[in-house]
Amino acid sequence: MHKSLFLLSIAASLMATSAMAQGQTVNVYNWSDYIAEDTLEKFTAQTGIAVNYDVFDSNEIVEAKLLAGSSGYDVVIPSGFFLERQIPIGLFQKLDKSKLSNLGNLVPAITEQVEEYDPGNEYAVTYMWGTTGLGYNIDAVTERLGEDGPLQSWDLLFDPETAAQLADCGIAVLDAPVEMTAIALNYLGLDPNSEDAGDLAAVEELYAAVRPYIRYFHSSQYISDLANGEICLSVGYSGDVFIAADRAAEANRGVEITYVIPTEGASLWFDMMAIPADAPNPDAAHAFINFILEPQIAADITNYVWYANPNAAADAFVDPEILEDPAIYPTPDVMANLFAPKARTPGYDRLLTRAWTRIKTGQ
Ligand code: N2P
Repeated sequence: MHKSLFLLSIAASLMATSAMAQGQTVNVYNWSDYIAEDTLEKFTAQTGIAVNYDVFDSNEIVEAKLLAGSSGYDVVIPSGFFLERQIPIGLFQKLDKSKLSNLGNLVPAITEQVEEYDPGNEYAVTYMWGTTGLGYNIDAVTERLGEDGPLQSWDLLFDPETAAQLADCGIAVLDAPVEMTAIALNYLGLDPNSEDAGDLAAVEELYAAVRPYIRYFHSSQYISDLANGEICLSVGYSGDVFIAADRAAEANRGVEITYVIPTEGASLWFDMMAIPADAPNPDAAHAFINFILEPQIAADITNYVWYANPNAAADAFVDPEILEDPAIYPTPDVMANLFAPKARTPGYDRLLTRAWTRIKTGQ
């Protein structure tokens, strides 16, 4: 870093500290396995604000808490396709951009893209982004399907003959109805954002045919199960599968995990930091969001959880291996093959919830 810039950033952080009354707390609600080990410590050291940190593994859970009201959270991080319908019903407050001096670090193309969920970027700032694809145990899967198996295809999950061959080593699916139906619709050649009842029936049929081969539906358990060899295939969030691969390599028991964006495409999402309308401490919330926007802090998180950050200034601090991995920072070619789920309408939600329950219970 240039010396005067460095001094400037020290001055800025001293100012931030003095501006913040000691004894404040920020209440943060984030996805599990989604932050570096030292991020919160560094935030408290820099600002004097303590952090209360809770985790979740599903957008539906976050939404239920926000709808119930008085969640007590100052910063929550839903995906854009949920935030999109949460903003208009008043669940969040507008950001005070005068308190977000690091906003200029954001990649303009990403800021523009998330306007789809938050027009004018008034309510939210992207935390990390990624894809939902397939993670699998290379040996276990190729042993059963051969090198010629559909190793780059959603057939691994949705083709009954293929899934049957993997049933004994264990298949897991995310308990994420919007994403899992979007993925199934896309596989069927339908619009991933269709709300057509007939299309939903086709999705149910698709899952019914492979339901006997699915061991469980859960949105975070697969990280350790893939790493331990308890399961051999999971639908997974990109970084989570990389975390599993890393843990497997460290355990050194011969488990090798890979993440695949299937040829039919994967879903693309942006997780967004937003401040609930009834947040107890909006000032601390702004300080937290601004801190995450610091280049080194964003890079630390990416280097630890293997998700892409939206911070152009962070690139210099991101491990080149991660920055150059098209499964983490997709190239335009890969990007063209991704689809982004949109918010579901409340009317359709009821149908979806019932269908998803039938899919999971196999009835
Ligand atoms: C983190 C999962 C976050 C991705 N473990 C889901 N949007």
